[in-house]
Amino acid sequence: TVFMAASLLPSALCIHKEGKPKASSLKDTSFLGISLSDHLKSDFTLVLKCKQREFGERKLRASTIRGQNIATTPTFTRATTDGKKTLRKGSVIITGASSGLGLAAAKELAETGKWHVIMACRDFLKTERAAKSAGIAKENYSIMHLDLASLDSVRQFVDNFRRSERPLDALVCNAAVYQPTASEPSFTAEGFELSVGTNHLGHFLLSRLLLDDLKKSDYPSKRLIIVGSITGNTNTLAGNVPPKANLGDLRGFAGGLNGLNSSAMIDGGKFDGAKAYKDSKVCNMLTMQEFHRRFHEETGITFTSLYPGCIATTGLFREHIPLFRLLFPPFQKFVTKGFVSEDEAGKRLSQVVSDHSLTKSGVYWSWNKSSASFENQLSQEASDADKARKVWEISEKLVGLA
Ligand code: NDP
Ligand code: PMR
Repeated sequence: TVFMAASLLPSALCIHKEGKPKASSLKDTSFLGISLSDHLKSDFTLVLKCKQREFGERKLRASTIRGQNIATTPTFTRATTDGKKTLRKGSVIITGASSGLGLAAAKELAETGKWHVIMACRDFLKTERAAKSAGIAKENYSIMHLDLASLDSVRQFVDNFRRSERPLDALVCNAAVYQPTASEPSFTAEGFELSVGTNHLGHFLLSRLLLDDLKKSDYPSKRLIIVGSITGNTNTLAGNVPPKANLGDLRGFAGGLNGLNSSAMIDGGKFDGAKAYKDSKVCNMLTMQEFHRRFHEETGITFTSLYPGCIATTGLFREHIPLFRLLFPPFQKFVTKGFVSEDEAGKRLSQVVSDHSLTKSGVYWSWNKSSASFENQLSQEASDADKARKVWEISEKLVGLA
């Protein structure tokens, strides 16, 4: 176990950078005195009734996007045999649905027959294969191209989506990249450090543009979900494994994260891929709360984030060293017991999209060991309203909205 834990230490994985692994890191984290049970408390009080509304009938024109047929026309209501009207199919966009959590949630939602999933992905063929092998019925999904590492692609995606004339009832910002072993930063099309550029800025522009579409939806519960993580929250044991998330005074971010006249890191420090990922997750969680403060009352949209559990088997760890990829799943299963399967995580995300009991806005959802959802506490930084506003304002400038 000692060997296994040591192999999971971030410092052990960066030998090329730091010379030798620091065995003290594990000691540090084990003396943090953070009670796991705090994160496992459940809150069952939130059983809100979903308002059943009736909808007028509207037909959608079948259109073709990038050579792909948009499947059957949804109607706002469907008459059942006893004459009652049921809710029309919901329409949800999931970014990064070609693998891992996004794919599992797409499958889960599609299988209910209540949702049409728009899989917003950068690799069309990979996504098509993934959807097929997951057994998602073809009338329940479409694939649309989206590369979050290019703001032009984000704008193009929004145009294409609008041309499809589908309603937008839920948007899930799920895609992410993680570069724990990169010694030098890489950059998006516009020259932003790749992790924050993709995970935060691409999604920031996407969700800002699609807010109008969500507003127009007459679905009873409209939702914008931005996937967060425990590792961005320094009020947890996992969030205290170095390097810790820290946005500092945002000087690198304000400078454009370009690695030239400004640092590639939000806090202005030296590039660290694992930290950049965790910082991007803090931005994701701050953005969700800023959306909530600015738009929830006016629009009725539910803005939420979540930590789905540790899905140690996904493609997120593809750039990690082989030893990490070998040991991480058993470490999470047997040592931290934070492991969840892709299927289980997909169920959790699909609850946040469509469950009637999860309509509260401004919440960061987590699940306890019995897979019951509860409202979790964010770290001080990840719930700092002043920082959220600053991140929002700088992001607007960087993506060309201000
Ligand atoms: P995966 O690598 O399996 O999925 C990530 C997805 O993002 C892939 O579909 C990938 O596409 C896509 N993606 C990456 N870059 C881009 C881009 N530039 N444009 C469009 N899509 C892109 O990882 P997970 O399923 O684990 O991650 C999903 C989410 O869950 C992330 O937000 C992550 O932060 C979060 N999360 C994961 C945890 C875990 O333990 N795995 C824990 C907590 C949160 P492609 O297939 O083309 O590479
Ligand atoms: Mg972590 C309860 C303890 C716990 C949980 C739930 C996670 C989740 N991790 C925990 C503890 C530890 N981890 C401890 C004690 C160590 C030191 C041995 C440790 C190490 C570790 C590494 C090196 N953990 C990691 C890494 C990664 O590279 C992953 C990461 O930080 O990705 C950003 C990771 C994760 N641990 C988690 C989760 C959910 C991750 C991955 C992904 C994410 O946040 O998206």
